[in-house]
Amino acid sequence: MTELNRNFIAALNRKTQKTPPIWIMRQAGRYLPEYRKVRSNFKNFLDMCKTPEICCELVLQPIERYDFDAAIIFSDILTIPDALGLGVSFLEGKGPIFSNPIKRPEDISNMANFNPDSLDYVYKTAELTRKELNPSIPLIGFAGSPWTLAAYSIEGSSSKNFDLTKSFIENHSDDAHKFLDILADACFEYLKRQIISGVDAIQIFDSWANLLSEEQYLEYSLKYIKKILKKLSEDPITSKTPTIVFARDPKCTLNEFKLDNLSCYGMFTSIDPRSAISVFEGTHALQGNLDPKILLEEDSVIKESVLKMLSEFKDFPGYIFNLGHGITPDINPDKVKVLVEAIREAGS
Ligand code: 1CP
Repeated sequence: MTELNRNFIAALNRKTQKTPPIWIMRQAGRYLPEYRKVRSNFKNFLDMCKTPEICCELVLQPIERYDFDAAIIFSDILTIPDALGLGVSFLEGKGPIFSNPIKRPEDISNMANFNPDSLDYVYKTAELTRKELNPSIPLIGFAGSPWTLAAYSIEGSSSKNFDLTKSFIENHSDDAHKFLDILADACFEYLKRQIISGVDAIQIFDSWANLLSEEQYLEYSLKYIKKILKKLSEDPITSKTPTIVFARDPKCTLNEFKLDNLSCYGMFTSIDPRSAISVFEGTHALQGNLDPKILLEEDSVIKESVLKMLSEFKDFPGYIFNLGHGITPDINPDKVKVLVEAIREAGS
């Protein structure tokens, strides 16, 4: 087997390098015309996710365009709630809608058991992509954090404030914990199956971390992320796969993320690089965190911001360039080219 792209895996193993590896969150998606073309053939987004040949093609699109240092499985975090029978669909231009959301505590006990086989389509995507992708490029598998999955499942859709979810955890704390525990076990099984199917690293997305106070965050989210990481570290099949956790604007301190069994902390846009460096140097790799909005600026501003970022992390052992959150559909794909070239020119 060809050696995996040394840059990305080496960074996860905390090696300093002249040019950091780069990939960007949501790199396959609506900002790319070639994605929109494929997407137009499907009414429901999740039906597209259930077609491995198409997902494989979508993974490869941004790799072909930009020669990123890592690829990420094309799927969604809401495959697990869908597999639990909560009926997830994404309709034209709208976010996710659940036909059977968790409204009452009884809905949790009545929920179907998680059967990892029901997400076979994701493992098939991983297998097929691993075969089609340049063997030197690592493939990232992913899952949503239990908290983020619970938030969508209780709310029944996306939301600004997730008020139903907040009142559910206040009024039914024990049941919320029961649900989060089920989701953590499901995430572990799901990630394990992705690893068996060929992914080389995994990332957990805690996209709704920002909804919780510091105390709530530790209780309702971080506890379950730790559970997943611990289970991955204890299983001989998964223990060697590097792990990344990305949390959107969490209210706890960076020190709380100095987790055992975690390879890399994914920095949200608001994180100050210097603070992150002082906390994680020598124990964890760091990934991030250019503000995606910079990609709306002139090329010169993009280049300047890249150079600033690179100089911050110049001597940091284990830095991966990424945005501080997913790329948005309003970005011109040419700007991503400017970004990638700026990074590679700086290091050459
Ligand atoms: O209609 C469309 O074309 C759907 C757009 C879309 C895409 C391209 C959705 C619906 N999901 C995805 C793919 C996706 N989602 C990927 C693979 C693509 C890649 O990264 O290259 C990944 C990793 C995700 C993960 C995901 N889904 C997250 C975590 C990342 C983040 O940005 O914080 C979240 C929160 C979701 C939920 C979701 N799925 C889709 C949408 C529009 C949303 C967000 C809904 C909301 O605003 O709450």
